[in-house]
Amino acid sequence: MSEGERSREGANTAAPPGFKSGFVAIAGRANVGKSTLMNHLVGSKLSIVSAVPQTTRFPVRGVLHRDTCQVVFIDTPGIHKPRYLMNREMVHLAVRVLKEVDLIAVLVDASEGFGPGDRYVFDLLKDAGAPCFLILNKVDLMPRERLLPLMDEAGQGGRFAEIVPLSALTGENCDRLERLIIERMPAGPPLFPPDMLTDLPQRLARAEIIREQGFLQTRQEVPHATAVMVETIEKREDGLTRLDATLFVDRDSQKGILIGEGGRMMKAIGTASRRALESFLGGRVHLSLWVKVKEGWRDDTSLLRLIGLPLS
Ligand SMILES: Nc1nc2c(ncn2[C@@H]2O[C@H](COP(=O)(O)OP(=O)(O)OP(=O)(O)O)[C@@H](O)[C@H]2O)c(=O)[nH]1
Ligand SMILES: [Mg+2]
Repeated sequence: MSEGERSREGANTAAPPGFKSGFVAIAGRANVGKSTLMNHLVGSKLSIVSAVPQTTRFPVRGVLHRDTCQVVFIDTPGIHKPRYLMNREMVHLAVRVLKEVDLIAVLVDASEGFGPGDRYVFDLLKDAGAPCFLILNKVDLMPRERLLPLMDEAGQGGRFAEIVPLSALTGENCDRLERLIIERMPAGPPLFPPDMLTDLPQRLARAEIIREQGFLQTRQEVPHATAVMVETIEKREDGLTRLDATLFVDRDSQKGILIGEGGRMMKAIGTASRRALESFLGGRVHLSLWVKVKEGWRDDTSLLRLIGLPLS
């Protein structure tokens, strides 16, 4: 059990009368906006976001604290066709979460309608057990008149307890989703201390911030072929935090792209990562990045464990 994590049985905080708490999985195919939604609901950037599918690689928990309720959201990797061991594990972890929660919020990109990837996810929900909300995300990208037919189509078969159109990006209708989720939470004590937003270990959280910059600044296969491992985190007495991290890629050509002409790409990723880390940590950061080629790392169990994929 990682730092600060609490199980329902292990919660050591006395339950105020009438208090509710529970776990909610945020699931769906890749790139539909799961991490954006969790960050919005929790009010903090806990899970990284990019326009590249398969950004999230392991479940990230985020806690919503309200006076009478605590909701633990679990942002999951997007369900997709896996090519490497890493991707098989990502999908496995996402599917496993569905069986461990009180409620599932399954997202689709409403501006694209339902595709085969979404239908595959809907089929997986049959074995899940928990009630499911269907979230029609990205409504800011579509004409309103297309929403009603989509909601009708989604309502057929009656498999969803609620259908909620919203925009995770603008926040439109997210407050309604929060209310509907809280209504469904079972009675129970707080599961996390009041000031705890996530139980993601520090080293992984810092690596994710750097990886996000790699995802934002590189193209094609490079983001998918990049892993980040933070080796050192040293908080000095003068307040500066020193971080050393290695970016692993699969091939020499990807290393070339990541470093860029005259080191330009590495500098851009380094500067953007340092700024993001400084704003997250609220203090100065000295960041050193190295790039290494490790062919086939996505099929390498020990490296996958080091970057946060448990490989159960
Ligand atoms: N316009 C618009 N864009 C959105 C919305 N929600 C998410 N996005 C964008 O969609 C892209 C994917 O968002 P993510 O939150 O990373 O999606 P995800 O489902 O977590 O993706 P994976 O982790 O790859 O499965 C990003 O570019 C987001 O900014 C929305 O409501 N409206
Ligand atoms: Mg994500």
